[in-house]
Amino acid sequence: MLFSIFISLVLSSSVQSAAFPPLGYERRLLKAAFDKRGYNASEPSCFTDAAPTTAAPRTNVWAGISSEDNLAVWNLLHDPASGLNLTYPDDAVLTDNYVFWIDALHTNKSAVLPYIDGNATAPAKYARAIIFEGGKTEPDSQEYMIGPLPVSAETTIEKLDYIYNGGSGGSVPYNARYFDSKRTAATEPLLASIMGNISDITSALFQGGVYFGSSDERTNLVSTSGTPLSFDGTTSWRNIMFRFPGSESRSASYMTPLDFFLLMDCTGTDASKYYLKGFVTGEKYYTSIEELRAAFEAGTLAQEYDQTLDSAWALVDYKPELGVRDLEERLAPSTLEIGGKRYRVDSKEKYVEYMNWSFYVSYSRTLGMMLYDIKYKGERILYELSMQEATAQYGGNQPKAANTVYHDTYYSLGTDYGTLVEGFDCPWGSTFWNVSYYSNNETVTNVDSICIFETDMNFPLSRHRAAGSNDYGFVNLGTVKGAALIVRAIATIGNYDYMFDYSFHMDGSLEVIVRASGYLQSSFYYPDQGKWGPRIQQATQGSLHDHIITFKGDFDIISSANSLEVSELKAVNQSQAWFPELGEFEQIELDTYAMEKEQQFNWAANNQAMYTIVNPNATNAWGEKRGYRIVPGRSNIHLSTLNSPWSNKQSEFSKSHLAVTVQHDTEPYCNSVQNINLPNKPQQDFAKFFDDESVEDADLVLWFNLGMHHFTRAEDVPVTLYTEAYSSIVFAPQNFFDRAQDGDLLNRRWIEVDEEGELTYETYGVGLESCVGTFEEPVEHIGGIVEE
Ligand SMILES: *[C@@H]1O[C@H](CO)[C@@H](O)[C@H](O)[C@H]1NC(C)=O
Ligand SMILES: *[C@@H]1O[C@H](CO)[C@@H](O)[C@H](O)[C@H]1NC(C)=O
Ligand SMILES: *[C@@H]1O[C@H](CO)[C@@H](O)[C@H](O)[C@H]1NC(C)=O
Ligand SMILES: *[C@@H]1O[C@H](CO)[C@@H](O)[C@H](O)[C@H]1NC(C)=O
Ligand SMILES: *[C@@H]1O[C@H](CO)[C@@H](O)[C@H](O)[C@H]1NC(C)=O
Ligand SMILES: *[C@@H]1O[C@H](CO)[C@@H](O)[C@H](O)[C@H]1NC(C)=O
Ligand SMILES: *[C@@H]1O[C@H](CO)[C@@H](O)[C@H](O)[C@H]1NC(C)=O
Ligand SMILES: *[C@@H]1O[C@H](CO)[C@@H](O)[C@H](O)[C@H]1NC(C)=O
Ligand SMILES: *[C@@H]1O[C@H](CO)[C@@H](O)[C@H](O)[C@H]1NC(C)=O
Ligand SMILES: *[C@@H]1O[C@H](CO)[C@@H](O)[C@H](O)[C@H]1NC(C)=O
Ligand SMILES: [Cu+2]
Repeated sequence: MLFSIFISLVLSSSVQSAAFPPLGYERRLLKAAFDKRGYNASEPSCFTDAAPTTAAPRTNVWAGISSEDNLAVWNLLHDPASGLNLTYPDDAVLTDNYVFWIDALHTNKSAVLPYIDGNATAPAKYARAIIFEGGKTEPDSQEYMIGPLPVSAETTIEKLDYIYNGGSGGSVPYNARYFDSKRTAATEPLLASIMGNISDITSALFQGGVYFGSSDERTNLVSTSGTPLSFDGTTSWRNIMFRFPGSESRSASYMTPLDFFLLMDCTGTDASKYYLKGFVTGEKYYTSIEELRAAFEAGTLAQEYDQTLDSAWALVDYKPELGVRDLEERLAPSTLEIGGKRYRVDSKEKYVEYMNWSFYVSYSRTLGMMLYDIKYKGERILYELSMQEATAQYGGNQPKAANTVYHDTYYSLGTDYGTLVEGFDCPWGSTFWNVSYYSNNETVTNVDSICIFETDMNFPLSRHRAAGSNDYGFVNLGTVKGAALIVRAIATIGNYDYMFDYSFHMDGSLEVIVRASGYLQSSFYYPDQGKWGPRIQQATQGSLHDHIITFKGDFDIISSANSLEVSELKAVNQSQAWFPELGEFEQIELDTYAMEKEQQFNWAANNQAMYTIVNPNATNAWGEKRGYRIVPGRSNIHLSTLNSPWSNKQSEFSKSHLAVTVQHDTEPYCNSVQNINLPNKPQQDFAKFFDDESVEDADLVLWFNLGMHHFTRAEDVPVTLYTEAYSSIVFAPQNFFDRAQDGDLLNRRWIEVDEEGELTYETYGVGLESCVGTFEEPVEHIGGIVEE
């Protein structure tokens, strides 16, 4: 054997599940471990001071359930009186009933509005629980709603069917349910037996690489398989790719794939019926061990390239061999809130106020953070703004890439929010919040996983210089500081590190940004497969894929009765009497109308249409309908394949740039967390949301997609760069106000030059003052006009 790294962990997927972390596990408080934060956290300083506090006007009715409620629900489900016949997950096998996870159930908007806008009492909390019911005659996964909470004599356990439109409610057939560690373990004996029988072949082809089972000490390969693993839940498969585990930490194995695939049928709960479908190597299919062996013995299985055994080249650590850069040993520029924090938080209710913005933050194990009741200057803009799904679909002439579509909520994306590194992932002095979810009866806390900070935009929000012929070149000049509050989290779902930013601007605009870093799911390099991506290492190809991140924006512009106005910019031929010499000539005009029906739609070609959510019953001082415009940002895309068998009906939400529907308590999510393995018989079929309802003067939800067509490149090594893998959208006031909302800001300069050439410089009392360091006294006088 050429190397001696042994893997004992079961790898069920390249996108690793975080569904069963160790009980009571608490991610370490990283901050305390930093040797050098760059400042002394014990010294009082305005930029490290806690944010000023505020008191949320209402309790956060969107918050997750408490640890006590989780435990009580857990105990209720496991009480024999529940009739669910549950086995403790650690002891369960495929033919037992056991809990997958428990989380908060989405609170109905119809119950929330009377509370936040009226005198109604807060709606009761409910939990949702997914239970794997392998013990049934027809094994499945069934979801339940449990409430009201806290658990009392009134609490019931009911099937949670009403949020799913696929026809089977909350039931997912066994073959399509989440492929947890128990399903992985059930396939292990067959996998180990087959791979054991051909260990001489794999060893010869892959530099000693063998697989005798994940916990066998001779094993030095790792296996991975993804989704979908079923089309409609009648059968189930694993298309397994092998990899070198890479460096000792195994962390970069995504970059050391091998050209060896084992296709297995694993239908049903009886593992003795699982069977080998075949092997793929060298772009050829062998349907039995005998066929593979015959090809091996005939000498036709040689590999053209050797995969690198050690993937240290793919670690995100310092690489001195790249050389040095002038002055780079100095600290890079950093965002510091040197005037002191300018936002308030209610950290118990997870409520934030910033420059006349206010909103609540919620969190779920599947979706991560969700924002609610977003108001600006006291008026509601959005009831909800939340990520719904992170889809990725790959392509390639081999089983792994071709068969890969991920829905990251399947892997409980929210549980993959990790600790943010102060000064790097978020600015020094940011506010950090923990997130908590549940594993069985225990609470898991991911420390410092959401950060909040205000940042300099590094460009003015607005400015104008009125030119003049005096010595200064102007008669007046106004310029306003640009700043924004950002709420950020990074979810590392196996290979990828998605960064989610919600950015609140001073002018009432709100930006949503997604960036992607982390490892490519790469493939073995095949010289003839250039159309699926470039060679990026000795034996590694960057596999072509799409990332589509779907969001829900439940707009409530002032009230819940809104319309979606389309203003098409058209070139038209017109004539004007005062230009008789032109006859008919072409110019632009707007064709404005309200969208009539629920629909999926795309950004107009050349962006020649403006989409605005308006309140048809509210006008500004000028009689214009008050609204918010949906402004395209960077990389507003949809899925490239609209008819792929792997992303058929379970991924409809990723197939248009935008969609508008009428809000219903029964349609809180565009997807279901176990939809991925049901492309032909989805549990949730987004296409069915579009049933001709009128979207005029209605409670609208805008679904929008961000993402990247990932044209992979050598610069994806070691990991994809956030600078390029970046997508955004902006919601901006459109006649919502009577004028721009920058006049009330003191962080500005107004400079006038009079007829005598005398200059006055107004600072409004805001200078370069700071509670840190020894900045020079500001030259301006505080609060007054200074004559020079
Ligand atoms: C940090 O500040 C505290 C409080 O002023 C002081 O006791 C401590 O010595 C400082 N630590 C360092 C490393 O300067
Ligand atoms: C409860 O489930 C076990 C398997 O976990 C099964 O053997 C038993 O028959 C079930 N009991 C009932 C009453 O269904
Ligand atoms: C709330 O109650 C007060 C006092 O009973 C009443 O005046 C007010 O109209 C109520 N508000 C709403 C929105 O129902
Ligand atoms: C592997 O080989 C062993 C012993 O030769 C045999 O019992 C077993 O059936 C083989 N497994 C497969 C899947 O062919
Ligand atoms: C903006 O915030 C200030 C300070 O909280 C408040 O006094 C003012 O009423 C707010 N403006 C509006 C229009 O809500
Ligand atoms: C986050 O969790 C850690 C560990 O439990 C705790 O020390 C810290 O106070 C928590 N932070 C906040 C902001 O609650
Ligand atoms: C959770 O369940 C395990 C196993 O029954 C038990 O050891 C542990 O004490 C429980 N934890 C809580 C918080 O009840
Ligand atoms: C305007 O008229 C010109 C000349 O007939 C024609 O070429 C052009 O396509 C017309 N433009 C539009 C927008 O119809
Ligand atoms: C709001 O405006 C729409 C369209 O202009 C009108 O049909 C509707 O009656 C108005 N609704 C209310 C509550 O005034
Ligand atoms: C939410 O609304 C739906 C549809 O009206 C209803 O079936 C469901 O019971 C409600 N959920 C709760 C927790 O009240
Ligand atoms: Cu990518």
